[in-house]
Formats: sequence, C-alpha cells, structure tokens
Amino acid sequence: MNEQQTKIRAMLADRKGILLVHYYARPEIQEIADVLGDSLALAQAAARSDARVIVFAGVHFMAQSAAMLSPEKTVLLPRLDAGCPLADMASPDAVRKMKQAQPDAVFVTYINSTAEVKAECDICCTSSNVIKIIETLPPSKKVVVLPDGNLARHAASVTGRDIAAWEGCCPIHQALTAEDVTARRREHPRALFAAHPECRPETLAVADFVGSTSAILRFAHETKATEIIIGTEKGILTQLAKENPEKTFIPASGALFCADMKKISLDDIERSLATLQPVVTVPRDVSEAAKKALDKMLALS
Ligand code: CIZ
Repeated sequence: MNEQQTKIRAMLADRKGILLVHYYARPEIQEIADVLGDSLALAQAAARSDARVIVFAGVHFMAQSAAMLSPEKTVLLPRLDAGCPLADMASPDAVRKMKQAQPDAVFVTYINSTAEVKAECDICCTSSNVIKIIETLPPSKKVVVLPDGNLARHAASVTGRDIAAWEGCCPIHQALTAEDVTARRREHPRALFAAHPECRPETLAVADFVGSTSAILRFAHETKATEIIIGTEKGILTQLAKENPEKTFIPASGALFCADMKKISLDDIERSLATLQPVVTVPRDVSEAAKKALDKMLALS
C-alpha cells in the first residue's frame, strides 16, 4: 500500500467506514477495498454491513441502492457525476406509460437504473442473477426487462420466455462488434472469448461464454484455456490477472473503457472521508417503493 492508500484505510477505521468497490473501478482503489465485487455483491454487502459510513467507488445507481438498503448509514459517492448512461435511458414517466400499455406484465429492472425507475418496477435483477430472477416469475406472465435491451434479449434466449426489451444499452458494451472479436481471435488463435450479456446479440453469438463479471471470473478460473479474450469493461482485468497469474487476458477492444467507472480517484476518496461529503440519499417515497424491488431480488439471490 502506498502512503495515500494507508491514510485512506486509517480514515475509514476512524469513521467506522467501509469501502465498497466495483470491479470496473481504478486498480489502486480495488487494492484497498473492504469488498470488491459486482453490483449484487456490493448491494448485499451494503445491506449486511454494520459500518456507519459506506464509501462507494462505483457509479451513482450503485450508491443509491446502498443508501436505500442502509438508510441509517452515511453513503458517500466521492464523485456525484459518476453516472451511468444506461441507467439514464429509462425515465420513470416512460416506464409508467409502458406499464399502462402492458398492465399484466411483470416489470424487471436491471440494477443499472435510477431509484425512481426501480420504484415503478416489480423486481430488480443484476447481470449475475437475471436468469434466476426471470425463472421465478409465473410462466404465463409477460415480462418486460429494462433498461438494457441486450440483457433482455439474452435473458429471453436463455429462458425461452416472452420478454419485451426496452431499447437502452450500455454504450461501452454496445460498441464491441463481432468483427472486433474476429480480429482478436486472429491475433490469439487459441484464446476463448468471454462476453458480458450487455453486448450486442451478434457479439454474444460468437462468444464461448456469456456471463456477468463474477461469472466471467469463475469461468476464467475454471477453464483449461490459458488465453481469454474479455468482452467487458477493462477494469475486470485487474482481478482476472490477480486470481489467474498464469493466464493471459486480452481486452476484446481498446474501447471497453467506462470513463464514469474510472472517475473516482484516491484523492476523491480521501476528500470525501475528510468532509463526509457528497452524501447520496433517496427521497423516502421513492425509496420505499424501490427498496421493495431490491429486497425481492436479494431474497431470491
Ligand atoms: O452487475 C454489475 O455490477 C455490472 C454493472 C456488471 C457485472 O456484470 O457485474
């Protein structure tokens, strides 16, 4: 640990705080995490923790989930402008309109959505539990999955369910093409390709494995392949390399970089712990409804 990392760990101890870090965050922040994980693991950690302060190194919707699951704690997001373009692709008004058009459907919202959108939906999911969540829904029910259309189509193809897809996408995963993968395979002919379900259907069609970040980590550990092309945000490469030092991980494209997930720096975390700002809160009326959708997901996870 460098001097600043040591200082931050001491400040966390003083504040009775924990640092929750997403796999896509900067490597130097991943190194000092109390919990490093995907949004499901981080939501579970927030709900379980008895810390007084949660510092979130991720993006806004993740800190909102922590704030709703742990309303008695101070939840800090050191950069409030760390957003998620995908989450912003569904507004509560548009969801309300779709609910009027499809009154009998079950609305499943990806955790990458705002608290206001979660409040309109029946249940949440993450990329690591979307299939499991959908399989718990009555087979006769039509399902709407939002805001990620690619995740919705992937879930429909795996479960065989009638799923209406909202037309949002993660611009980072959407930019990865099957041609990018072909080019990487040409450079690494023995490599397998692991893709995130937020990728386009054509990209998933050429994958050897499709799964969330935690599923990709499991796959990388279990496969006999020693070279793996990675079709998700490059932050995951830090943990992949740490857990599998004997294997080679190749980003499927240089464009798999989320500027929002990289916004929070050690300086931001230090400042945030010194000032206990900026705090993320969710208005009570929104939080009450949105938490129900989150709690339902957590009970099934
Ligand atoms: O669920 C998450 O944390 C995201 C955004 C990706 C993943 O697959 O873990």
